[in-house]
Amino acid sequence: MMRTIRAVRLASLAAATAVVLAACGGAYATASPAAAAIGAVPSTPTAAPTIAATAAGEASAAASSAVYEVTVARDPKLGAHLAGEGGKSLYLLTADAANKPTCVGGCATAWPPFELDPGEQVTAGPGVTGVLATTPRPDDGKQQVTYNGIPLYYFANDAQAGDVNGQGFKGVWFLVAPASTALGGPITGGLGQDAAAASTATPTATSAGGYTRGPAASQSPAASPRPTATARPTASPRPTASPLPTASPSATAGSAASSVQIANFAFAPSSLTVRAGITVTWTNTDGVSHTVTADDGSFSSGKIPTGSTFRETFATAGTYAYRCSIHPSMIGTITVTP
Ligand SMILES: [Cu+2]
Repeated sequence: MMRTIRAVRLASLAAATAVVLAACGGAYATASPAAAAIGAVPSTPTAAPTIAATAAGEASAAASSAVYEVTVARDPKLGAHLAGEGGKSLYLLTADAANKPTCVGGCATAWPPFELDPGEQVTAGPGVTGVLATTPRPDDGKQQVTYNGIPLYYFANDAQAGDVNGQGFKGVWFLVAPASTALGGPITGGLGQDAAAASTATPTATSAGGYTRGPAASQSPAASPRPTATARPTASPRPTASPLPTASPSATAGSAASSVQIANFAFAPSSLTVRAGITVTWTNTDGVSHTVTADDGSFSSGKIPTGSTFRETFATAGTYAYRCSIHPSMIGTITVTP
Protein backbone atom coordinates (compact mmCIF):
# COMPACT_ATOMS: atom_id res chain seq x y z
CA MET A 1 0.00 0.00 0.00
CA MET A 2 1.31 3.39 -0.95
CA ARG A 3 1.23 6.01 1.67
CA THR A 4 3.33 8.69 3.20
CA ILE A 5 5.16 7.13 6.05
CA ARG A 6 5.22 10.38 7.93
CA ALA A 7 1.49 10.95 8.02
CA VAL A 8 0.66 7.42 8.87
CA ARG A 9 3.35 6.98 11.42
CA LEU A 10 2.49 10.11 13.32
CA ALA A 11 -1.16 9.21 13.25
CA SER A 12 -0.48 5.75 14.52
CA LEU A 13 1.74 7.08 17.24
CA ALA A 14 -0.92 9.48 18.38
CA ALA A 15 -3.56 6.81 18.18
CA ALA A 16 -1.48 4.51 20.27
CA THR A 17 -1.02 7.23 22.83
CA ALA A 18 -4.74 7.82 22.86
CA VAL A 19 -5.32 4.16 23.51
CA VAL A 20 -2.87 4.27 26.34
CA LEU A 21 -4.49 7.31 27.85
CA ALA A 22 -7.91 5.80 27.52
CA ALA A 23 -6.75 2.66 29.22
CA CYS A 24 -5.07 4.59 31.95
CA GLY A 25 -8.35 5.15 33.76
CA GLY A 26 -8.59 1.44 34.22
CA ALA A 27 -5.45 1.58 36.24
CA TYR A 28 -2.69 -0.85 36.30
CA ALA A 29 -4.78 -3.97 36.46
CA THR A 30 -6.15 -3.43 32.99
CA ALA A 31 -2.67 -3.83 31.64
CA SER A 32 -2.79 -1.65 28.63
CA PRO A 33 0.40 -2.13 26.69
CA ALA A 34 2.12 1.02 27.75
CA ALA A 35 0.04 1.95 30.75
CA ALA A 36 2.95 1.22 32.96
CA ALA A 37 4.84 4.10 31.50
CA ILE A 38 2.06 6.58 32.02
CA GLY A 39 3.21 7.49 35.45
CA ALA A 40 6.42 8.73 33.99
CA VAL A 41 4.91 10.27 30.93
CA PRO A 42 2.02 12.59 31.37
CA SER A 43 1.69 12.61 27.64
CA THR A 44 -1.08 14.79 26.36
CA PRO A 45 -1.34 14.78 22.61
CA THR A 46 -2.95 17.97 21.48
CA ALA A 47 -4.88 16.03 18.95
CA ALA A 48 -5.74 12.39 18.84
CA PRO A 49 -6.21 11.32 15.26
CA THR A 50 -8.62 8.47 14.95
CA ILE A 51 -8.06 5.24 13.18
CA ALA A 52 -10.26 6.58 10.43
CA ALA A 53 -7.86 9.42 9.92
CA THR A 54 -5.07 6.94 9.52
CA ALA A 55 -6.99 5.05 6.91
CA ALA A 56 -7.76 8.22 5.02
CA GLY A 57 -4.14 9.14 5.06
CA GLU A 58 -3.21 5.83 3.57
CA ALA A 59 -5.85 6.07 0.90
CA SER A 60 -4.96 9.53 -0.28
CA ALA A 61 -1.22 9.23 -0.23
CA ALA A 62 0.76 8.73 -3.36
CA ALA A 63 3.88 6.68 -3.79
CA SER A 64 6.62 7.95 -1.57
CA SER A 65 10.24 8.46 -2.38
CA ALA A 66 11.10 9.89 1.00
CA VAL A 67 14.55 9.51 2.45
CA TYR A 68 14.80 9.27 6.21
CA GLU A 69 17.99 10.15 7.97
CA VAL A 70 19.03 8.37 11.13
CA THR A 71 20.89 10.75 13.39
CA VAL A 72 22.76 10.71 16.68
CA ALA A 73 20.90 12.42 19.50
CA ARG A 74 22.52 13.21 22.82
CA ASP A 75 20.59 12.81 26.03
CA PRO A 76 22.24 14.87 28.78
CA LYS A 77 22.13 11.97 31.20
CA LEU A 78 22.07 8.87 29.06
CA GLY A 79 24.42 9.86 26.28
CA ALA A 80 24.46 9.39 22.52
CA HIS A 81 21.71 7.36 20.92
CA LEU A 82 20.07 6.98 17.55
CA ALA A 83 17.07 8.99 16.47
CA GLY A 84 14.86 8.53 13.46
CA GLU A 85 12.05 10.43 11.87
CA GLY A 86 11.55 13.85 13.40
CA GLY A 87 14.41 13.23 15.78
CA LYS A 88 12.40 10.67 17.72
CA SER A 89 14.33 8.19 19.80
CA LEU A 90 14.90 4.72 18.42
CA TYR A 91 14.85 1.64 20.62
CA LEU A 92 15.95 -1.95 20.52
CA LEU A 93 14.27 -4.96 22.09
CA THR A 94 16.74 -7.35 23.67
CA ALA A 95 14.46 -10.29 22.88
CA ASP A 96 15.00 -9.64 19.18
CA ALA A 97 17.91 -11.10 17.30
CA ALA A 98 19.70 -9.92 14.19
CA ASN A 99 17.10 -9.28 11.49
CA LYS A 100 14.47 -11.02 13.62
CA PRO A 101 11.93 -8.57 15.04
CA THR A 102 9.60 -10.21 17.55
CA CYS A 103 7.44 -7.29 18.65
CA VAL A 104 4.09 -7.70 16.92
CA GLY A 105 0.41 -7.18 17.65
CA GLY A 106 -0.26 -5.05 20.70
CA CYS A 107 3.44 -4.80 21.31
CA ALA A 108 3.90 -3.06 17.97
CA THR A 109 1.18 -0.60 18.95
CA ALA A 110 3.17 0.49 21.97
CA TRP A 111 6.45 0.17 20.07
CA PRO A 112 5.81 1.16 16.44
CA PRO A 113 8.43 -0.39 14.17
CA PHE A 114 10.53 1.98 12.09
CA GLU A 115 9.28 0.84 8.69
CA LEU A 116 9.91 1.84 5.13
CA ASP A 117 7.39 1.67 2.33
CA PRO A 118 8.43 0.77 -1.20
CA GLY A 119 10.53 3.56 -2.64
CA GLU A 120 11.50 4.96 0.71
CA GLN A 121 15.07 4.95 1.86
CA VAL A 122 17.05 5.46 5.01
CA THR A 123 20.44 7.11 5.26
CA ALA A 124 23.01 7.56 8.00
CA GLY A 125 23.66 10.97 9.46
CA PRO A 126 26.92 12.12 11.04
CA GLY A 127 28.16 9.68 13.67
CA VAL A 128 25.88 6.89 12.57
CA THR A 129 28.63 4.43 11.79
CA GLY A 130 26.68 1.18 11.72
CA VAL A 131 24.98 -0.54 8.82
CA LEU A 132 21.44 0.56 8.07
CA ALA A 133 19.31 -1.98 6.25
CA THR A 134 15.84 -3.47 6.42
CA THR A 135 14.31 -6.80 7.29
CA PRO A 136 10.78 -8.06 6.63
CA ARG A 137 8.34 -7.92 9.53
CA PRO A 138 7.02 -11.27 10.72
CA ASP A 139 3.44 -10.00 10.80
CA ASP A 140 2.80 -8.02 7.64
CA GLY A 141 6.02 -8.41 5.71
CA LYS A 142 6.74 -4.70 5.68
CA GLN A 143 10.34 -3.61 5.77
CA GLN A 144 11.60 -2.71 9.23
CA VAL A 145 14.78 -0.69 9.44
CA THR A 146 17.71 -2.38 11.14
CA TYR A 147 20.96 -1.02 12.52
CA ASN A 148 23.82 -3.50 12.53
CA GLY A 149 21.05 -6.07 12.30
CA ILE A 150 19.07 -4.66 15.24
CA PRO A 151 15.37 -4.09 14.44
CA LEU A 152 14.49 -0.48 15.30
CA TYR A 153 11.35 0.77 17.03
CA TYR A 154 9.83 3.98 18.29
CA PHE A 155 7.95 4.27 21.59
CA ALA A 156 4.35 5.44 21.47
CA ASN A 157 4.76 7.48 24.64
CA ASP A 158 7.59 9.54 23.23
CA ALA A 159 5.83 12.68 22.09
CA GLN A 160 8.70 14.56 20.55
CA ALA A 161 12.37 14.62 19.72
CA GLY A 162 14.49 14.11 22.79
CA ASP A 163 11.92 12.09 24.70
CA VAL A 164 13.43 8.88 26.05
CA ASN A 165 10.48 7.55 28.00
CA GLY A 166 10.94 4.00 26.80
CA GLN A 167 14.48 3.70 28.12
CA GLY A 168 14.89 0.62 30.28
CA PHE A 169 11.24 -0.36 29.99
CA LYS A 170 10.77 -3.79 31.56
CA GLY A 171 14.50 -4.20 31.37
CA VAL A 172 14.26 -5.20 27.71
CA TRP A 173 13.85 -1.93 25.78
CA PHE A 174 16.84 0.34 25.38
CA LEU A 175 17.99 3.28 23.37
CA VAL A 176 20.22 2.30 20.49
CA ALA A 177 23.76 3.56 20.78
CA PRO A 178 25.95 4.14 17.73
CA ALA A 179 27.97 1.09 18.82
CA SER A 180 24.96 -1.18 19.33
CA THR A 181 25.01 -4.31 17.23
CA ALA A 182 23.41 -7.67 16.71
CA LEU A 183 25.93 -8.80 14.12
CA GLY A 184 27.80 -10.93 16.64
CA GLY A 185 24.69 -12.80 17.78
CA PRO A 186 22.57 -11.37 20.60
CA ILE A 187 21.88 -7.68 20.65
CA THR A 188 24.52 -5.80 22.59
CA GLY A 189 25.43 -2.24 23.35
CA GLY A 190 22.03 -0.69 23.98
CA LEU A 191 22.28 2.26 26.36
CA GLY A 192 22.11 0.88 29.90
CA GLN A 193 21.57 -2.63 28.61
CA ASP A 194 24.53 -4.12 30.42
CA ALA A 195 23.66 -2.47 33.71
CA ALA A 196 20.11 -3.74 33.48
CA ALA A 197 21.29 -7.23 32.65
CA ALA A 198 23.56 -7.20 35.65
CA SER A 199 20.91 -6.01 38.03
CA THR A 200 17.99 -8.03 36.77
CA ALA A 201 18.08 -11.71 36.88
CA THR A 202 15.49 -13.80 35.18
CA PRO A 203 13.83 -12.92 31.92
CA THR A 204 10.99 -15.32 32.56
CA ALA A 205 8.38 -12.81 33.60
CA THR A 206 8.72 -10.77 30.48
CA SER A 207 7.14 -11.80 27.25
CA ALA A 208 7.82 -10.41 23.84
CA GLY A 209 7.73 -6.69 23.86
CA GLY A 210 8.21 -6.58 27.55
CA TYR A 211 4.87 -5.08 28.19
CA THR A 212 2.71 -8.02 29.07
CA ARG A 213 2.37 -8.46 32.76
CA GLY A 214 1.30 -11.50 34.65
CA PRO A 215 -2.36 -10.97 35.48
CA ALA A 216 -3.21 -10.00 31.95
CA ALA A 217 -1.42 -12.71 30.12
CA SER A 218 -4.42 -13.17 27.89
CA GLN A 219 -3.64 -9.83 26.34
CA SER A 220 -0.32 -11.03 25.14
CA PRO A 221 -0.10 -10.76 21.38
CA ALA A 222 -0.89 -14.27 20.31
CA ALA A 223 1.21 -14.20 17.20
CA SER A 224 4.29 -13.12 18.99
CA PRO A 225 7.08 -15.61 19.06
CA ARG A 226 8.31 -15.92 22.58
CA PRO A 227 11.76 -14.55 23.00
CA THR A 228 14.24 -17.21 23.74
CA ALA A 229 16.35 -17.03 26.80
CA THR A 230 19.42 -16.90 24.65
CA ALA A 231 18.34 -13.60 23.25
CA ARG A 232 19.05 -12.01 26.57
CA PRO A 233 22.37 -11.73 28.21
CA THR A 234 22.12 -13.90 31.23
CA ALA A 235 22.96 -12.20 34.42
CA SER A 236 23.86 -13.02 37.91
CA PRO A 237 21.95 -15.88 39.49
CA ARG A 238 20.36 -13.46 41.90
CA PRO A 239 16.58 -13.96 41.99
CA THR A 240 14.36 -11.06 41.14
CA ALA A 241 13.46 -8.77 43.91
CA SER A 242 11.04 -9.00 46.77
CA PRO A 243 12.49 -10.14 50.04
CA LEU A 244 16.12 -9.61 49.35
CA PRO A 245 19.09 -11.55 50.50
CA THR A 246 20.59 -8.42 51.89
CA ALA A 247 17.48 -7.57 53.81
CA SER A 248 17.65 -8.16 57.49
CA PRO A 249 14.22 -8.07 59.04
CA SER A 250 15.67 -7.98 62.51
CA ALA A 251 17.27 -4.61 62.81
CA THR A 252 19.05 -3.73 65.96
CA ALA A 253 16.98 -3.67 69.07
CA GLY A 254 14.03 -1.40 69.05
CA SER A 255 15.00 0.56 65.99
CA ALA A 256 12.24 1.96 63.91
CA ALA A 257 11.94 1.49 60.20
CA SER A 258 11.96 4.18 57.59
CA SER A 259 10.30 4.12 54.24
CA VAL A 260 11.03 5.36 50.75
CA GLN A 261 8.38 5.29 48.08
CA ILE A 262 9.35 4.64 44.49
CA ALA A 263 6.81 6.48 42.38
CA ASN A 264 6.78 8.32 39.10
CA PHE A 265 10.35 7.35 38.40
CA ALA A 266 11.63 8.97 41.57
CA PHE A 267 12.54 8.10 45.14
CA ALA A 268 10.53 9.92 47.79
CA PRO A 269 12.07 11.19 49.88
CA SER A 270 15.16 11.28 47.75
CA SER A 271 17.26 12.10 50.79
CA LEU A 272 16.64 10.29 54.05
CA THR A 273 18.52 10.45 57.32
CA VAL A 274 18.32 7.54 59.73
CA ARG A 275 20.15 6.31 62.79
CA ALA A 276 22.55 3.43 62.47
CA GLY A 277 20.81 0.10 62.74
CA ILE A 278 17.61 1.22 61.12
CA THR A 279 16.02 -0.72 58.31
CA VAL A 280 14.93 1.27 55.31
CA THR A 281 12.13 -0.12 53.20
CA TRP A 282 11.67 0.87 49.56
CA THR A 283 8.26 0.21 48.05
CA ASN A 284 7.81 0.34 44.30
CA THR A 285 4.41 1.77 43.42
CA ASP A 286 5.32 2.46 39.81
CA GLY A 287 4.03 0.43 36.93
CA VAL A 288 7.52 -0.60 35.96
CA SER A 289 10.36 -2.27 37.78
CA HIS A 290 13.14 -0.30 39.39
CA THR A 291 16.21 -1.08 41.41
CA VAL A 292 17.86 0.36 44.49
CA THR A 293 21.54 0.10 43.76
CA ALA A 294 24.27 1.68 45.88
CA ASP A 295 26.77 3.71 43.93
CA ASP A 296 29.55 2.09 45.94
CA GLY A 297 28.10 -1.38 45.47
CA SER A 298 27.40 -1.91 49.15
CA PHE A 299 23.83 -2.96 48.46
CA SER A 300 21.74 -3.80 45.44
CA SER A 301 18.11 -4.79 45.29
CA GLY A 302 17.97 -6.43 41.93
CA LYS A 303 14.79 -5.73 40.02
CA ILE A 304 11.92 -4.62 42.24
CA PRO A 305 8.66 -5.35 40.44
CA THR A 306 5.56 -3.26 40.89
CA GLY A 307 4.17 -3.55 44.39
CA SER A 308 7.27 -5.18 45.80
CA THR A 309 9.60 -3.94 48.47
CA PHE A 310 13.28 -3.99 49.24
CA ARG A 311 14.79 -3.66 52.70
CA GLU A 312 18.25 -2.74 53.73
CA THR A 313 19.56 -2.29 57.24
CA PHE A 314 22.23 0.33 57.68
CA ALA A 315 24.54 -0.65 60.49
CA THR A 316 27.31 1.80 59.81
CA ALA A 317 27.18 5.55 59.84
CA GLY A 318 27.89 7.22 56.55
CA THR A 319 26.33 8.60 53.43
CA TYR A 320 25.03 6.12 50.91
CA ALA A 321 24.22 7.38 47.43
CA TYR A 322 22.12 5.05 45.32
CA ARG A 323 20.22 5.00 42.07
CA CYS A 324 18.03 2.86 39.88
CA SER A 325 20.32 0.91 37.60
CA ILE A 326 17.58 0.70 34.98
CA HIS A 327 16.86 4.42 35.06
CA PRO A 328 20.10 5.98 36.21
CA SER A 329 18.57 9.42 36.48
CA MET A 330 16.65 8.16 39.53
CA ILE A 331 18.93 8.94 42.44
CA GLY A 332 18.67 9.04 46.20
CA THR A 333 20.76 9.27 49.33
CA ILE A 334 20.58 7.59 52.72
CA THR A 335 22.49 9.37 55.45
CA VAL A 336 23.16 7.20 58.46
CA THR A 337 24.02 8.89 61.73
CA PRO A 338 25.73 7.12 64.66
CU1 LIG B 1 14.00 2.62 37.61
